[in-house]
Amino acid sequence: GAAVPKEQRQGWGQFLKSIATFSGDLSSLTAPSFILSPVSLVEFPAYWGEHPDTLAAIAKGKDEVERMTLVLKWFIGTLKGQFTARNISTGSEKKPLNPILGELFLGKWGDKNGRGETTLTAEQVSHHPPVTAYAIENATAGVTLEGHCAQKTSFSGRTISVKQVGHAVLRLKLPGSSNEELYLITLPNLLIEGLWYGSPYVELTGNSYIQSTTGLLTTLSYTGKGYFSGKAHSFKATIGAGGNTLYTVEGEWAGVCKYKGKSPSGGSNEVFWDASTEREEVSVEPVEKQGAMESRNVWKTVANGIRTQDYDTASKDKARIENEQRQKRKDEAAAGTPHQLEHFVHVDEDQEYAQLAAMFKGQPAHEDAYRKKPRVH
Ligand code: CLR
Repeated sequence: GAAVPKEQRQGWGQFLKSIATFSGDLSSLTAPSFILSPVSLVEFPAYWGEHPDTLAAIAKGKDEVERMTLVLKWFIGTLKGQFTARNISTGSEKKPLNPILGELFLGKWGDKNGRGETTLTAEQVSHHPPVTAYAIENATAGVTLEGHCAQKTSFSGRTISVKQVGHAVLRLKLPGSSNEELYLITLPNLLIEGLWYGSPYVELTGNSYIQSTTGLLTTLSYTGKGYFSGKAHSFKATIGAGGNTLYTVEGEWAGVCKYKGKSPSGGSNEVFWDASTEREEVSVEPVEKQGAMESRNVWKTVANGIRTQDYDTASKDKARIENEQRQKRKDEAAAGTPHQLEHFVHVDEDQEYAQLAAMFKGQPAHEDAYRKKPRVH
């Protein structure tokens, strides 16, 4: 394969063999150095916030149908960043750093044109299995997103299948009223393709759902190359209630998508979202000012080693961090004082999830989500 450095080809072949027979989470597999990313998985929730204007606009929708279309627009708008931007900027998908327990990623998107400030709080709430919790909030706009994510991986043929475990709840405070609306967001499954050639990339597959306390349900189905459209990164979304479809949106989530047939304004084939809309990267404190548990501070030596191809330094410091973690867990167990989460608490019965799941009982929508979730204090 052209993407694998010559001296690492044998290692890549061995790596592929090892994942073919591997069960468990990929985070614990040792990957060849050229496929290592210097970014920790705890940073990934930031993708949800990279279109702060679109997120801030949701609660301003004039009625529940418009608000659902705005939720869908924001959701679709995050997909390019979440799933294709990394392989566009670095040539291929890479293996992110596996966050340590309690690792934090804190950031914000500043206020611009009165949209209000959006803050991000992400915390690694479990190390084994890896689970990341996050909260993204814009108080001015009355929008909060809370969620958690974990991954279950399996290997099939030439692709890795990744099931996203977890869900997010978007909460709207409607302007001029005390009413709240909730949107339960489930997550699509991923396929990691291109492994054979040493240049992995993500494709989305299956369905995901956005179900609202308003009774509206959006069903998204994802297809890639070789499906009906023949185009990579494609999807179709239907917005409806009680089995009736109000609007259909179709196209490419990493490109342009349009209303199929009528749009709310009465036009036809109107553009719904154009993924070339610029993304705003989250701003974070410089590493020197970050706390001991903040991600870029925790991994600074490892990340620098990966970036400068000084893999020896990277792996030494990674081993140091992992040993320290093991010792910490032992000490905690011996002292009977388990690790305390900083921004989240474990909730056994997620009321919002239960409420929404009950509303949509009998529809496939809630099958993927699960009840336990970490929740902001
Ligand atoms: C994490 C949650 C985000 C969306 C997202 C995007 C890409 C996914 C990532 C999640 C989880 C980890 C992931 C990654 C793509 C590749 C990577 C599945 C779901 C795996 C662990 C890397 C495998 C190593 C190969 C490159 C060999 O909201």
